[in-house]
Order: sequence, then structure tokens, then C-alpha cells
Amino acid sequence: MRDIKVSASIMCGNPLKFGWELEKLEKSGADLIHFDVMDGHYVENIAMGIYMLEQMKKKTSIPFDVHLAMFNPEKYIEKFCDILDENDYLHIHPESTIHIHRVLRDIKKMGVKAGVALNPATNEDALEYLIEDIDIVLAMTVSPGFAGQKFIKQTLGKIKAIRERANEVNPDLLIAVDGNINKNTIPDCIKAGADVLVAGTSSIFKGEDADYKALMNEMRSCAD
Ligand code: S6P
Ligand code: MG
Repeated sequence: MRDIKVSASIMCGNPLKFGWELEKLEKSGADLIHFDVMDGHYVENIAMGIYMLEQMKKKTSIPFDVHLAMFNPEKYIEKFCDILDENDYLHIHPESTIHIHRVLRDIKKMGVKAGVALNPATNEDALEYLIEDIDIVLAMTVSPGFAGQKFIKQTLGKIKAIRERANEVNPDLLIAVDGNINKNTIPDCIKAGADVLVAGTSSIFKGEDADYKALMNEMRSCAD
């Protein structure tokens, strides 16, 4: 049985109380904090940035997985890697940069784990010459940009294909799934080969009184 991790998408928390959200997530046993960076070009939304990550990183010991939904991430990799450490993941999209292999290599050289994020319509072939050298794939199960969207079930075949290829060339590769991940969609994602579940509005961020611990445990138990 694979070890299943829950990565809480902090963008879905109360922005006026992010410090409180992080404390609550730490007490509730979140494995990772999913941090979305959106530039208003690569996706039609603007969300969170370097300064906020720096503050959050000081506030919690939970490792981060940082999703750069932005063009030309290479311009900012050094700044992100200065904040992050060897327990954190930094994901970039193949469509966002020309020399992706170099950018991923630079992330690793700076001591951070490197990931490739794939949009729902991006073919798994985009990983072919990268898969041996990366730590994680972020398989988007919605088009990035917004919380609260509907799961795109055609992504499941891709996740399965990535897991099969990884078993051949990089068995330690993690596969994270992001977008409408909840008790209805988790069993199929796990069966396809996912091991990191990004938790957003459809699973744990359901208001101030939500019991994050119970909701995350429920997510993990769907994986059994
Ligand atoms: C979407 C973003 C995600 C969301 C998360 C929301 O653009 O990359 O990380 O924050 O998917 O979760 P949910 O359950 O509202 O879809
Ligand atoms: Mg994301």
C-alpha cells in the first residue's frame, strides 16, 4: 500500500486568517501545504506570491508544494528556492517556459524538490524526457485558475499511464492530483496511481468550524 499524503490548498482558506489556518492545519496533521501562484496570464486569475510564501514558511514547519501557474517561471525560481528547502516541492508547467529541463535542474541544484504540473489536456508525453529527473508530477484534474470546479475524469487514464511509466524508470516519483479532490473522486485517483491529494473547497475548506482533522482522515480513508 502506498503512503497517501494530503496537501491542503491554502488559497482556499480564509485570506484574513492565513496564520490561523496554518496553525489549524498543523494541529490537524496536514502533510503538505499546497500554495498556488497565479500570474493573471498563464491562468485567468491572480493569486499569492513570493512575499506571502516567505511569511507562511516562517509560520509553519509543514512542507510546501508550490504550484507556479505562471509564464516564465525561470525568472523567479531563485527567489522561490531561497525561501524553500529540501522538504518542499516546486512545480512548473511545460507550456510556461522554453527550456524546462534546465529550469527543473536549477530547482534541484538549489536544493528543492522539482515537479512538473500537467493541465488536463496536456499529454503525458510531455514528461518523457523529464520523468527520470523529477520528484513529483502535479496532475491537474481541473484547468488551473479557480477552486470549486468539476473533476475532469479523462485525466484518470493519464495518471495511470504516468504511474506505469514511473514504475519503469522512477519508482519513487510522487503523483499529486489537484482539483475537486474529495471522497467521490479519491478512489479512482488512487486506483490510477495518485499518492498526494490536494485538498480544497470540495473536501476540507468548508468554513471556520470545519474539522480539518476529521475531513483529512476521511480523505485518507477513501484511499484504503
Ligand atoms: C486551481 C488550483 C488548485 C485549487 C484547488 C481547489 O487552479 O491550482 O490548487 O486551489 O484545486 O480545490 P477544490 O476542491 O476547490 O477544487
Ligand atoms: Mg494548484
